[in-house]
Amino acid sequence: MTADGFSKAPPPGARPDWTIDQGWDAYTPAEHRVWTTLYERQVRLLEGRAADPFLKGLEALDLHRAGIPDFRRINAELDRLTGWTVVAVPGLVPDDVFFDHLAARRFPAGQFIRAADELDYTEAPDIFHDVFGHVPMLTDPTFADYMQAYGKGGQRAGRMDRLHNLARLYWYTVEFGLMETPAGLRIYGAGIVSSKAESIFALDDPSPNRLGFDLERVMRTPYRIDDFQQTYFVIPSLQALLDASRRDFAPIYSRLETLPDVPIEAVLDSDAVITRGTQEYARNQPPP
Ligand code: HBI
Ligand code: FE
Repeated sequence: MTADGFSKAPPPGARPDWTIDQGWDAYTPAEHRVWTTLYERQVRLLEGRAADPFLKGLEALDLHRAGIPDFRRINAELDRLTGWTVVAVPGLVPDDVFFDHLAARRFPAGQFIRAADELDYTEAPDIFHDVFGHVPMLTDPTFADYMQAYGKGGQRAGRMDRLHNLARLYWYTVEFGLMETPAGLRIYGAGIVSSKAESIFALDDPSPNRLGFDLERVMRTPYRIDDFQQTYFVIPSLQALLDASRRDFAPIYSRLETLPDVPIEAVLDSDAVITRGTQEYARNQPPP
């Protein structure tokens, strides 16, 4: 695997674009039960926490409790709604492969599901993280456009060695994004909605910062991959996120050359502060 995420050969059995058949008939009753357990736990928790487009998407795709969804079924509805389809992959794919799929409105979802004894955390994104976490938002036309724009941006960034800035944008929106609504802050990030503990922490805990989304600021901010985020960025709307992604990134990239990263827990004078976190949680964690 080349470290910069460029293509290496796909694993045995996978097609050149790294896709595989979902093989829905081969899932065992135990695997379906893991999905149902995770689904029922999360969907109870997310009323009043997840953003409306997420909840509407869950309904539209009928990701009901009766086990792991069959991509053939959900794709018929998803394709009708926004032209997106879910494709099965063995796990993480190289960045350039990932961007190519997103640019063509295909969402690569892990085909496997976590074991019953690791309900709370999985190393690699499994089918619950990808399909429960990411796919409902793809039923929203504005978010669907954003994800495709992200893929196209990634195809361009790959050639400009700006992948790490794009990865931060993805992380602080698609994975861990929050949104303002008249009813208060709501979650749209897949990494949060698919996590029981972080669905609570991200909205309720006084520890993390919650700052107004700013594209350049996000691109300068490193993130945690092993624990709750220390800063969450809040968008005013999905339209605002889409508009931000449609700007020409080249002048931003050249400004980023001259600007240092922002420390992960920092709050800048230029930040729109929604909550200034205590960082209590992060301070009490054992050193990595
Ligand atoms: N591959 N299957 C899969 N799922 C992801 O979310 C994913 C990936 N490869 C790369 C990647 N995400 C990140 O580097 C993105 O920021 C590009
Ligand atoms: Fe993800």
